[in-house]
Amino acid sequence: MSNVISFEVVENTAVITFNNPPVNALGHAVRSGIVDALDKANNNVNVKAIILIGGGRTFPAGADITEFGGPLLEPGLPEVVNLIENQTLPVIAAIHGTALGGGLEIALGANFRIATKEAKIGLPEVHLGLLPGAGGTQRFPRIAGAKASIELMTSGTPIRASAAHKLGVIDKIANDNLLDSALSYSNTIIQNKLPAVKTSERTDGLQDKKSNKEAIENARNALKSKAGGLHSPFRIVDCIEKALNSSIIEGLKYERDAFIDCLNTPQREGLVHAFFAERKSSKVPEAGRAAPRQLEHLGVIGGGTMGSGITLAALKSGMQVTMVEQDSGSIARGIQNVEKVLDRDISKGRLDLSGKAEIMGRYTPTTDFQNIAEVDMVIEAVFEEMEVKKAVFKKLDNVVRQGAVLASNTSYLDIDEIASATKRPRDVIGLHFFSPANIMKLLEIVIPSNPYDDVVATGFLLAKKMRKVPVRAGNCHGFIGNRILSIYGELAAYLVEDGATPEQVDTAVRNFGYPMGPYQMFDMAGLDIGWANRKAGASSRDPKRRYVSIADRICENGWFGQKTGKGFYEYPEGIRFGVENPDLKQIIETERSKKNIIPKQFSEQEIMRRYMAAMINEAADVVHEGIALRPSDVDVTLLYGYGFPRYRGGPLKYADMYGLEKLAEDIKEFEKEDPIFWKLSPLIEKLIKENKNFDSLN
Ligand code: 3H9
Repeated sequence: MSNVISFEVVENTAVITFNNPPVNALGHAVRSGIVDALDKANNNVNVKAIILIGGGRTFPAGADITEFGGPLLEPGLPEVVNLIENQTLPVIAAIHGTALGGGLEIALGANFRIATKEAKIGLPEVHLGLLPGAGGTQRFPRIAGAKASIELMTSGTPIRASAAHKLGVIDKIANDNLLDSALSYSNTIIQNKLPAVKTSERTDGLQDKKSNKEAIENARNALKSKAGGLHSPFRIVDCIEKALNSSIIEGLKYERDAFIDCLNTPQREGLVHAFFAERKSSKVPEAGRAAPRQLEHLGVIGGGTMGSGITLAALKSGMQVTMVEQDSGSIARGIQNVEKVLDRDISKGRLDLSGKAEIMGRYTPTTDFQNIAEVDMVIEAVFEEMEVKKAVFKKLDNVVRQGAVLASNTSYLDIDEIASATKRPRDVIGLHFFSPANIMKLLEIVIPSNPYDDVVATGFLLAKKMRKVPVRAGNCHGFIGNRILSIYGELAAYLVEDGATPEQVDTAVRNFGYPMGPYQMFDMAGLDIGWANRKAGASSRDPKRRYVSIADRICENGWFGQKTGKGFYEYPEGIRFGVENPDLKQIIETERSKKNIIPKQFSEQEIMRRYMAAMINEAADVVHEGIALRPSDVDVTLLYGYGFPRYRGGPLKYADMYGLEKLAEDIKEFEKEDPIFWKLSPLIEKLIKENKNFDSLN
């Protein structure tokens, strides 16, 4: 038998243990191992019942995701679950940790399920563009009915053992020792000859036909607006409906076909890529070479939007935070910013008063810099201007203890120059938080030229504590995300000057899967920021490079987007999304006529062909120059910070799926129109020459 499954007999019970760390994924060796172990149990006359239990930290957390897209290796998981269900001996699943996906389906193949009270069960396949494909869509509804099944499978969110117990999916909550509890349960089953009912023969969930039918109808209606472009939630509902109306054999066949259908979609490929990319991004060389420094107490400089967002993220992760502001008015605003969010959490039932008191007990607002002298890390979150930041770092250098990490929250600025304001530049890193910093998951960790390894490792530890997705970024203007954004933002401006409307660009980008288009985003973020950046960079701009002045003309009117009620769109009071700005047409036409541009028609497809080519080409340069460690880090950045549709995997995964040769042809075609903006990235050329793709560099 393979070593990923172990087998022992305790009194009259065979105990089959999954030993495939870290999450007991149900890869081929595990599946074969279960078949062998069941065989062994059946051949032992002393064995009267079988327990399936996870070794290590969890019951299996699902099929082995790395196998998707490869050949289907026998025995498949559906067959293994059927085999478990068809045992003549009673089978008990003993669950701890997270029984997810195929893991829960294995448990549903058993006749009895016992779980620790901390255990969670779930069918999260939807997050991978899939549906439960080993009987989950057929067995779960037979116990729990349509509504609970739809909720579990279309949200992908696991539920606690107590909730599963209420649904009838878990039969028993274990005492502290799961194996002991399961063995004693097994003895009870053997001695009392408890009926070992197959889940596929249960009908508890099928009784209330009316509410099941309603649940299916409601789900289909809700998904029209909630599915976010995903294919598999609809197929999940189809499968659950089938479970309500068909035999198990028909239902399992239907589920299998639907699963294969989902498996073969580009959405599955994109989502599986995103799953692994997210996990890879925290693996960086520095953290491999050094342990992080101590990180319990954070100093935050600034109580504005970013400073208080960072403070909240740190407080919620259990850290102690000292927030410094320059005067009593500013610190009062900082306190207010922090309390406002906590009070909103209370009003939404996410926090209670004692929880707030506990959090506030770890928060020290002050106007005295000396109060951060002993912290482990300082994050400066003052105005995004080099001289202001350098002045703060100079001051920090004099105040904060040696050994503390000094970090700057910056979205564009040169971190080496900021570090040069101190006598300890190797203790400095950049941390690019995204606003609101207590909500947004992405954290770009910006690496200056020669930091200490443990300083970088501490940055990654901070991300872990705050439950953020960290990405290591090299030091350049805008790092990974904003650097790429500035290029596709420029392209969006070309499209409008050449004939598209901002609405057409936004619609095309939304139909691609983004929650909003670039012009809606610019209006939301505030047009004044970009305007200030453009003015600051005017002297260093290549005069030969195409420059579109439409946004400047808008700003000159004092229209900065949502906050002034007008920008690329107009925002009459009470409206959430912008409506057409009636003055914009004139501005655009004037700018076009200054350059003798005859407006062209752009199809949605053409808009996206150019938009994606610009984004990917810059992303490739970001990898080529070593600003990103690997292509998947760029994907993670754009997925978590810029709204790139997750089911497309990120821009460089999308590029692989689109085809690098086709992409290079597009770029060369555009280069004829504007050879300064369009220059095929050397990395794309290299990959094509070597017959490789971006994924080969991950
Ligand atoms: C399925 O079951 C389909 C069936 O219905 C039908 C089939 C026919 N496979 O997340 P972590 C790796 S679809 C392979 O950092 P945590 C992960 O990459 C599956 N590898 O830990 C990482 O590797 P590394 C349905 C997996 O404690 C390491 O394990 N199930 C798998 O933060 C640790 O992971 C799911 O979608 C896997 N299934 O979270 C569950 N899972 O160390 C997916 C994890 O090299 N998994 N790895 O970076 C999870 O949600 C989380 O991993 C879990 C633990 C909550 C379990």
